[in-house]
Amino acid sequence: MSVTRTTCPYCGVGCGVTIDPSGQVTGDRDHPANFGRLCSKGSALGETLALPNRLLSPRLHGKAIGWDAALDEVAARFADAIAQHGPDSVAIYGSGQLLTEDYYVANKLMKGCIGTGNMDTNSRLCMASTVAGQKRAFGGDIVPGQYEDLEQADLVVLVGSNTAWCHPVLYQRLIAAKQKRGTRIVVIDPRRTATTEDATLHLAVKPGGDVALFNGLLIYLIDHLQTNHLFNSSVTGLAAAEEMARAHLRTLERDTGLSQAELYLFYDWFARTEKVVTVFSQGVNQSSAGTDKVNAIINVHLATGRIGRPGMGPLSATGQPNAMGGREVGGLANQLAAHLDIDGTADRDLLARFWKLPRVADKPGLKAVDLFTAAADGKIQALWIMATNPMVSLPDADVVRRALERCPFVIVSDIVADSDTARRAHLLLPAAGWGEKDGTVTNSERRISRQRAFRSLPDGVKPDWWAICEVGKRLGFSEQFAFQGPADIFREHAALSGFENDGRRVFDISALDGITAADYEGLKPFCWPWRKGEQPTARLFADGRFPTPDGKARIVPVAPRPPVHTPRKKRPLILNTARLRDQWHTMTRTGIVERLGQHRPVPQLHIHPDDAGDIQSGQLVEVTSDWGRALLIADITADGRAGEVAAMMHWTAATGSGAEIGPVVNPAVDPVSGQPELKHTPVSIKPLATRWQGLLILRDPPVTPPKAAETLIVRQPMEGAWVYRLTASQYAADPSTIPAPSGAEFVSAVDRTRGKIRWAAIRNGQVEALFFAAPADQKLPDAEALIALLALNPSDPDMQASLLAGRLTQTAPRSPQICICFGITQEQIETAIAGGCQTTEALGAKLRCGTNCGSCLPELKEMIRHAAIVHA
Ligand SMILES: Nc1nc2c(c(=O)[nH]1)N[C@H]1C(S)=C(S)[C@@H](COP(=O)(O)OP(=O)(O)OC[C@H]3O[C@@H](n4cnc5c(=O)[nH]c(N)nc54)[C@H](O)[C@@H]3O)O[C@H]1N2
Ligand SMILES: Nc1nc2c(c(=O)[nH]1)N[C@H]1C(S)=C(S)[C@@H](COP(=O)(O)OP(=O)(O)OC[C@H]3O[C@@H](n4cnc5c(=O)[nH]c(N)nc54)[C@H](O)[C@@H]3O)O[C@H]1N2
Ligand code: SF4
Ligand SMILES: [Mo]
Repeated sequence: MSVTRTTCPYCGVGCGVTIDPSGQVTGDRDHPANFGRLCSKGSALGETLALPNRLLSPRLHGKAIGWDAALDEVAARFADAIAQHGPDSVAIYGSGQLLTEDYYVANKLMKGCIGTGNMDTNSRLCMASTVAGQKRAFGGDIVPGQYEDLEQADLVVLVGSNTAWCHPVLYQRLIAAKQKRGTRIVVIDPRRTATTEDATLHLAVKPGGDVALFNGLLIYLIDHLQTNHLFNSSVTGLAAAEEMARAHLRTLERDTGLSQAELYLFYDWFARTEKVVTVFSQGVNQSSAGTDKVNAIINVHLATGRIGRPGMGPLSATGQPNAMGGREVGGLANQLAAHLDIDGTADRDLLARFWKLPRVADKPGLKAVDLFTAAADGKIQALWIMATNPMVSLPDADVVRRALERCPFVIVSDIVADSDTARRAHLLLPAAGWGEKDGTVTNSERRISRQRAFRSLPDGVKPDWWAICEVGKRLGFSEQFAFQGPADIFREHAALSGFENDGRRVFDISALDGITAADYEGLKPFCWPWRKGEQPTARLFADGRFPTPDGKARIVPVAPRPPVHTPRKKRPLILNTARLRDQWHTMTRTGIVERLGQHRPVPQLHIHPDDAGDIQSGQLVEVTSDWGRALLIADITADGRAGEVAAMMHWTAATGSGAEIGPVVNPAVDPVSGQPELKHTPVSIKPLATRWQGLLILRDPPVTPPKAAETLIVRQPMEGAWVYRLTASQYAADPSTIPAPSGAEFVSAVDRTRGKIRWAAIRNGQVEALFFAAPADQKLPDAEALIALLALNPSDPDMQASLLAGRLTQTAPRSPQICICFGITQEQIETAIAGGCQTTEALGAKLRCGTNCGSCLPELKEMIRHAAIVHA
């Protein structure tokens, strides 16, 4: 194997990654997004390749079936539903983690061949407000600038963005520039975050106060600057926007929760600095006023002509690796492919002609929240979910659960079998994952990069594009899905972008409409548009022309509007939800890496001291909204504002139990974009006494723990084992709530009077699991000490005593370490070989031995060979 250049599958920075022949992952020095840098998640990519609960064959109602049968079933279910209930009774719910080629064919199948708008994506939860705001302002979903603008700016404003954790490499570039040129950084976020650490000014805005804040700035700029001086002929709408903003000026301080002094300091800096970039992310988008927030930000750039030139402009930081690529092919229910308009007859005709179809969908489909509500109401007969975990990531997750229960046929394409959504599917389709699949992604600066495969497809696994095309063919659209591979799809996508495009659609990559397979393989990162016969264009709008009918950008009048929800009960606090540095969404990949789990191992609820009452840090708290409740560990901190609490979105039923925040979150949506209000839920909190705690140590693979009342269970990957920590407000007298390995023998010691339970599960001469629980005032053994006991030989009576003591009662003979990188012993390796690991890869997948420096590989091969001879 030679060196492979590919792109990180996590955030929208879109860093280039290099994989060397030994499997080592490093940052690609030549990639213009990162120039060699990687963050903690990117550099741990090598550790996410061997997923413990990898889905390796299609499964219908839990039974493994062949791909042919699986695809026949999908096609039959779709065809039946369409015949009986019409095209709008089927839907695809995709993801910004699909590659553009996957997305293109999914969208072609739904909006083209089937003729329904019901193709939406998790980008609805992520970028929909930006899309709507950019379309209103520029006439197209277009990010004008480049990452290098951040390095050339003198003032960078970060709004609702924890850039340091969520776009870490972009943040590193900004900090390096700050060190060089003294860039001022203003962070607008209700919370103090890692990003506020380096800020020149942190404006702890009242949640939802962003429109008021930027409207105030607009008025300040009008009053103190010759606004519009450059862009006089390029923008319209300033007067109306000014009038609306002025009407609310009196309540500026109340609406923003900020003092005049703070506000005017920022306004003054903005007015005096020509080179200003405003980066915005989910604190802006995930709001019932998200689209207005986006326009309020764009307005100040348009009004002052701070756009289209080096070092200035609004910059939407996209979340997922391909959030923008998905939009280019019409991934949202209100879009068509290639930035064509679903509401435009001419656009629909153009697309139907290009796809050689009689017609395409002529009205927008259901947006994510509405789609799942419709499914819960029995209106969707077949739903195909790809590369997303809506059981966790959609608000009011109870509706999602009902939707999955009520919908007669739910298909989930994923790489893992145990995601909270996958466990509810009727049909599971095993998808190719990062490193196995090929295609393109577009990052936040419109840069299209290749994702390349560097591993062969595991048996039974297929890339998403292939599964979609096969279903398309079975539904009678052979001609439309005659693609041999991603290069064919990309070529068609490029051709469509240029088809009858007279310059009206800025998204145009027709220069690549004839790209050969070899050139596609070698395609270097470039920014769209790349029109036929031209060079790629990095910075847009330099000429002051916008893709609107009159060529002018729109300054959109927006009025401040607080988030509204009147709770049924008294809910004195506002819940904000955010992300951690080292976890990716629902943790299906990052949640298996020990070192990524160490940064913030438990799900916390951050509570301001003024709101804490007698709640102490470390205590179990219940957070309740009108929609649901969750159990978290209290962290009393003044990082947030009084009256607001914050939790992270990551924990799931698969990685624990009780801490899932989705069921609590507000499903209200922005009226324009349909994006949910994920950062603003009225809640109440209640401390729970911790009466009982437990520790379960499990050998591979991890399990999904059952739900137990008032019990928080949190999984943590630790060297060679899965550790589950239980915190309960009552004595869990029923040990059956603990996920014990089936078919195991138990050695146990239960002291009912003192409330102590200890057991070891033994199977095939191996310790499979250990469970220790005790009342909260008693100490449990260390997880590390218990993990070491997994290596003991349980048939030795002395060792059994050690198991129940939770420590070694006598010094066990130490087995020599073979793999130094991960501390794997000869005994562990021999056990694994006896348990069926017949290759170094299998050993590596199970124990990780040999997967880092590789020095022990010859010894591992020797041990496998030796075992084979002994057993022959
Ligand atoms: N480590 C890590 N990185 C990621 C991801 C991940 O899961 N983990 N996911 C990726 C994805 S898909 C996305 S979308 C991005 C998200 O990237 P970000 O948007 O940076 O991340 P969040 O933490 O969701 O929210 C950002 C901030 O918005 C603030 N906020 C809440 N309400 C308001 C408000 O009313 N106004 C303002 N101004 N701010 C507010 C929150 O306090 C929070 O600090 O991250 C991407 N990068
Ligand atoms: N409360 C709250 N909720 C939120 C947010 C928030 O800030 N607060 N943020 C929202 C945002 S911005 C986002 S983007 C969403 C993200 O939420 P999700 O999209 O639901 O989260 P992921 O864990 O990224 O889910 C991706 C799934 O795809 C699988 N997968 C990985 N690679 C592939 C592949 O190649 N093919 C297939 N078929 N599957 C694959 C993974 O195993 C995983 O199950 O969450 C949203 N939900
Ligand atoms: S910054 Fe984003 S794209 Fe870059 S390595 Fe980190 S997660 Fe991957
Ligand atoms: Mo996102």
